[in-house]
Amino acid sequence: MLLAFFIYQYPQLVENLINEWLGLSKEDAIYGTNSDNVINFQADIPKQEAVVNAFKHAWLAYERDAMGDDEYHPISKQGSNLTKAGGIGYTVVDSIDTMLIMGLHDEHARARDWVANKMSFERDANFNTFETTIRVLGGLLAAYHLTGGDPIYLEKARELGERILPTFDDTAHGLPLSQINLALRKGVEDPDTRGLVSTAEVATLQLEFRYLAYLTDEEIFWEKAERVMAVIKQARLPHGLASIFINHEQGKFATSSIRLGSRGDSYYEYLLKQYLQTMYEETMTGIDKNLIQKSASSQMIYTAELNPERDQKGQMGWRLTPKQDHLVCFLGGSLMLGATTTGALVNDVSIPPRAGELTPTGLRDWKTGVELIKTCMHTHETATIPSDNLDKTMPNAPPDWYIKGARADLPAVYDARYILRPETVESLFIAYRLTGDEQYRRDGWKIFQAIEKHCKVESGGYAAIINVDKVPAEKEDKMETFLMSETLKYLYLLFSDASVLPLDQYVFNTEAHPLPVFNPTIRTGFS
Ligand code: DMJ
Repeated sequence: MLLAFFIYQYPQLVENLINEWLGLSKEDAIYGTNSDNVINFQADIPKQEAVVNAFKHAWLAYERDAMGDDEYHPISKQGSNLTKAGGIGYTVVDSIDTMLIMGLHDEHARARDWVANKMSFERDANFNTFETTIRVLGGLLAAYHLTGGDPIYLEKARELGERILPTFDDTAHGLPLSQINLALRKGVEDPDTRGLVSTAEVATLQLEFRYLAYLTDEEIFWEKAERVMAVIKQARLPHGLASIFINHEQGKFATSSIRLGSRGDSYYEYLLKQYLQTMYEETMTGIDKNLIQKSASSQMIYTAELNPERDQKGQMGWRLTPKQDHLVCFLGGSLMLGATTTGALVNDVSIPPRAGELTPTGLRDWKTGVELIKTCMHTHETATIPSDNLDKTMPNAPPDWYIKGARADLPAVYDARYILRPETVESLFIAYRLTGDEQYRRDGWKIFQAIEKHCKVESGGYAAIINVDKVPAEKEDKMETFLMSETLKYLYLLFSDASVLPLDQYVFNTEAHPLPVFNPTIRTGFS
């Protein structure tokens, strides 16, 4: 009764309170927007410079010790290749567009020189089809675009695309095998998952192959990649979700887990980025209904996993497991981006959006995205990144989350590592661009400082750490290529002004390589 009276008396106040809770615009909110709704947040130059210095610390050590090798080990100061036949420059190519965005012209000139004179795909060995596409093909395409069309990058991208393409023809339904012999131009089964291909891997090649088709005018690249999505669309499960494996002989999902973590993650990411609107919307509803959960004590939103299980009568069913990988942290930003595009009622959504500008599902996804980012920041509340956001209201409540298998008295488990992954900062970057909320920059800075404190190797480079909940942190001798392609790029962009790679003009592939949005000149066979 009292509530009804309050709503009746103060409708605007109530609307503002609800919008604030949802992270949406108040009518009078000013977030650096101009009347055209184009944001122009100011760059935070000192923080950008700190991120550039971190990039240089990583790159210069790699260049000194391992130039051209696929991977880098900063503690032993050496490189290694993914195959015995020699490398194809994973780290070099994954880093080039970050150099261009950061304005590191000398570093870029040396990297370009390596690509032009030393890079070779004539390697008689098996490379992962997905990783090679997202890191190397994606990196070359973004470098081509950001250099204003340096032909060497397109030449290499076309050659690599042509070498990968045959793997799409090696299975009955056109699903690419998970490995490709680059010299023989032949797809190869993953010996550990024979007969199966991973959903995320086959459905995360489309942005790169479509853009390659557009640049080269060779439709074949587009057709082969797009056919995969048609097979998946046919095979979809009733709730719109996808298992992590597909049987490539049958073109059907195998009985396997459903999750947004490993082998599932970028399938969901690329539904939005390929703009497969109907599939995207149906799938996000499937996620909302089946996977989104709240933690028991402070009601934190997270995504659970569904694992296939037989009941006592032998009937197949699904068991919900309350486990979320760090990999899932891409989802918060992705949902917010989806809400302002497929979930928008107007062409130019305000920054942050006003409630009336989003459809009901857009509003739902916006809110879930905002909450998931908070959860991801919560999971950073560990010994290596203490937070000032700790929920002190319920000191005796059971913990909302814990690192799977971690026990203080036992050696660190696999899940306790931080391997320099980007997903949380990726979401923070997108959320900041869509809202202008400074909290996202503060959170990103906290993560950056923790990387500097615990992962930096003084002699050069950054290393993974074995247990995020233990200080001093013990390092592992590996610097993943996505530190330079994704983590530091997203941090840099978080502190840039919004004119740098605007989200309505660029789509970031899953390895953070920005590809421009374009109007296809090729007839698309799948919608
Ligand atoms: C990256 O290689 C890509 O983002 C991929 O989609 C999965 N995760 C790693 C980084 O964590």
